[in-house]
Amino acid sequence: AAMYSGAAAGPPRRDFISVTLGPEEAVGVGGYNNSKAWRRRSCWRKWKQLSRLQRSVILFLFAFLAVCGVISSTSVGEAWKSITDKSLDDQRTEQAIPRLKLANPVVLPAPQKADANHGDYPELSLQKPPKLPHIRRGPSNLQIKAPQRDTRLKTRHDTMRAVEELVEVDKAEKTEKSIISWRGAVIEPDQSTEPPSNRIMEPEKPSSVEAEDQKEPVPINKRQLAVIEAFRHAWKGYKDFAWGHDELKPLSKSYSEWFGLGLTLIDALDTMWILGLKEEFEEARKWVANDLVFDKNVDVNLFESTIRILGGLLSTYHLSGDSLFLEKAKDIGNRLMPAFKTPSKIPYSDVNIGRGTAHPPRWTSDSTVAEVTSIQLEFRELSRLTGDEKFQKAVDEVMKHVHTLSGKNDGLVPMFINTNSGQFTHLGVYTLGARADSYYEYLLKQWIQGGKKENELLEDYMRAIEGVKKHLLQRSEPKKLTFVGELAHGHFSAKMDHLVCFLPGTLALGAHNGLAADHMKLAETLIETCYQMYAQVETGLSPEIVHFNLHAQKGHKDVEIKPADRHNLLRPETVESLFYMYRFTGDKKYQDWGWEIFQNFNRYTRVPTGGYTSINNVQNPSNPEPRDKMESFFLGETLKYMFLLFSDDVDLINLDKYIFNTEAHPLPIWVPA
Ligand code: DMJ
Repeated sequence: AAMYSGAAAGPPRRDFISVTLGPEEAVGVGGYNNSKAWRRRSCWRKWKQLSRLQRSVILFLFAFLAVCGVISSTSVGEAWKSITDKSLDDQRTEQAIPRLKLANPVVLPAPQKADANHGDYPELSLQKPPKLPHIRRGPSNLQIKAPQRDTRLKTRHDTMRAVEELVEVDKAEKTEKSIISWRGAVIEPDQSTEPPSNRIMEPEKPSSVEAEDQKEPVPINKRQLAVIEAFRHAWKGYKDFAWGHDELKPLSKSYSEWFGLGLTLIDALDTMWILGLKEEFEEARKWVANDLVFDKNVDVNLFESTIRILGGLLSTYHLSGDSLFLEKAKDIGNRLMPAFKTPSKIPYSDVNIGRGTAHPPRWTSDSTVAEVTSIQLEFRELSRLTGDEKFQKAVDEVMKHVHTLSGKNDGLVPMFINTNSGQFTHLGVYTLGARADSYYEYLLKQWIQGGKKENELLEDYMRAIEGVKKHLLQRSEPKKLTFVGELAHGHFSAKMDHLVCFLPGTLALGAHNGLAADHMKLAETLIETCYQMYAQVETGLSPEIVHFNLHAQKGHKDVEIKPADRHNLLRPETVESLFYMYRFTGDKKYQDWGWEIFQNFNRYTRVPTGGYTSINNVQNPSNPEPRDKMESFFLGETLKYMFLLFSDDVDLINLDKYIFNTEAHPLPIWVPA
């Protein structure tokens, strides 16, 4: 009652808007009678006074408005339904992975590059990539943000279920497998990488553009499941015998240390994330949180620790959103900085991360060209994330300096650079293999990472590819395979490292980003050669180095192998390039080639008690001579690229959003400035 007393004292409250129909009903002028009966009577009188035509018009208008109302309420309903469905999906996803749903990545704007060359580069014409059916055309550079977790994590959820089924099958079959042994090592003859077909779907067809637009999670296929199984097998060995150490020695059931920083574990983190191995990821995360300590009196190689540790931590941070990995990345990044304190600012090869001192190798003051020019993606990203320019400044300076150096041969660089003078040394030897390889890879990748504005990088890349075409390409006999040889003081050598097989993938990535279409043609030719480096060998696995025959000789294949070169270290480069080729062409043959290689890894390098091993002799299937070492890049790169190659989901590390560092750790492409 007290509530109404104030209202009764003042004028009546009106929570409505009045519509004036005629003078007698004018509100506030005459009296206002709002009773329902009065209103009904008054309306009826009015209606009766209208002509037939007026009434018809009004009735028609009412009918029209009613129809409009029905239509709009249906579409609003649909929109609403989709919103509520989406939020339900989000909730489901969160429930599925409660421990992995962590803070969103801290995304800072890219620091302004004061010295970036924004000018034109008239000699380079960017072409529109050819229209390929399999590619979703995204903007060249996309907003940096956490990957779309809803879709991806739904896929992860499916992955986990499928993996669990696979493990059940695997357990049941284990007892029936026969085993062959050679030189003390025991290897399963033909691994059960193909689970029974009734449990596994056929591999998906490359998704069409329409299907991609629907953004349905793409189910994983049997080849991907086989990769997951292989990863778990490798991980089992690492976990049982080498946990927290750098590399597994699977035959002696022990480990080796390089830096003593759990290299394999860190290298494998983002692979586990991508493969959907939640439990393994969580275990490894715990180790990183509790046991990974960089405050150690230990010398590390700047390049190797940057690409594997810094790169691995940064990409895991981006994929998981877990700030633990960014904190660790900052820590190692800071500890590596003393390497740049040299007279020339070309970094030393080694840093003591505990003492904060750096030095070149004992026998020289040179650094390797590939090493000092393949740390940029990681340090630049660290600057972007922390807002601290010092990381980017240090590595950009190296690139600018190398850009101006003499001693190149049509864009091809020598293999060494002096940390005092800043000049190239050992002039006259040019290779796309060891010691130079990733220089070329990072020219293109930095250009893409930075939003395709740093023209010097593009210029150096384009020149170098012209240099490759001019000086290093030859064709072998009898199959006329195009290969990349080496040039030493004007003499061509038909030698090609397996490492060079990164090149088809890089060329294809450039073509996808608008560079010359003939780069794609060259990529297609070269990946065929890299595949033949496997297919022409007895085990179906490539040696470390091949020599191509330039002249046809009876009974000789294109590929010759010297005894010192016939080892295989489980390297990723060919699989990496197959992945790019498949993504950009949709041609299934690349998946099939990768599948052959995968099966041969299983045949000849798998150790039954856990892990995979490098081998000494790819030419002897009955005794490949296991080396007793599983390199960290087998988990960081080889198996990751296998999994991505067999996937038909272009959004599983979308190549318009991510750029892989040279150790297969995906980093985001920056927002265009
Ligand atoms: C990896 O560490 C990197 O891919 C590097 O660029 C070359 N060597 C190994 C893999 O072969």
